Amino acid sequence: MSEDYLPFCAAPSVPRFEPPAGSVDAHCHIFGPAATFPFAPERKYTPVDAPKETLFALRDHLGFARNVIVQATCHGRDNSAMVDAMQASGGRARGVAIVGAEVTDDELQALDDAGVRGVRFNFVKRLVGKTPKAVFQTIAERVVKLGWHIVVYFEAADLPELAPFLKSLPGIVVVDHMGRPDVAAGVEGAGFQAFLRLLDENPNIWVKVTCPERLTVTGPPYHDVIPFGRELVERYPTRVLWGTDWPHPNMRSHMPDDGELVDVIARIALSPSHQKALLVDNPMRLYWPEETG
Ligand code: 0GY
Repeated sequence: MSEDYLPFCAAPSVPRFEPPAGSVDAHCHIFGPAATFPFAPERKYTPVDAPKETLFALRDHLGFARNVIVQATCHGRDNSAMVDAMQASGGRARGVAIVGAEVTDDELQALDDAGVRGVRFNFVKRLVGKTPKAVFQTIAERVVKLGWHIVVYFEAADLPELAPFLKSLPGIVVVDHMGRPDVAAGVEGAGFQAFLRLLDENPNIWVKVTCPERLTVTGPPYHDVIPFGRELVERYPTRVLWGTDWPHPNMRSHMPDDGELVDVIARIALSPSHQKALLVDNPMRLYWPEETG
């Protein structure tokens, strides 16, 4: 076990909520195995190995059909573990990559061929060094030509500074983990209200209703986070995605039971139509558009 990382839940419960057929876990990671896919030298944390076989077994155990594997900072710009997992998935995994300005058009095309459909810009200071926005802007303009979208991860406190940049990005922009609101301030808090205004005014901005385990103050079963997820699902039913965030890097307070995380879905998406939009229709439109009408 790594010194700075709790291990993921080895035996998650069977969820009581049954995801609709074809559901997509639209935010999860692959880590290593480090012996085959070493972690990036510049990483800020060292996770335990979380290989593709374990992810695919979890997918089946939880009742999901597909995964979107998001490149995490501990693998830096080396997307090979994610690419290997997508190639082993039989078409049931797509990916979101991290690339730098040095990436060539041929490399972008190879990532696209492997199933990458988005690029991730990370602004969370504990995870990454600073990248000039002009670099991200140039990358965005290049990947949008491939039909990719942009995934952004930031802390709510940084939204005022980031908002003009987010509005300037081309194509679809997906915000990780509900924009990481301060849940103690409540849904009516100024930070979350500013985030809602951003989504109200920019119909190209989507949001992942993920990570109650990261956002909670009160702990499982995450009563304090539910109103945030529910507000987003009900207000933007066609622009929300859900994911486990397995294997939950950097969790120190507690490690969630992934079956219990799936049960959260029924508390934030109350109707079958909202559940199907969240788990099937929206991620399919973004990651498997060739299969949607
Ligand atoms: C997540 C969240 C975290 C880590 C990363 O790229 C990453 O390393 O995103 C975090 O520590 O909050 O999405 O897994």
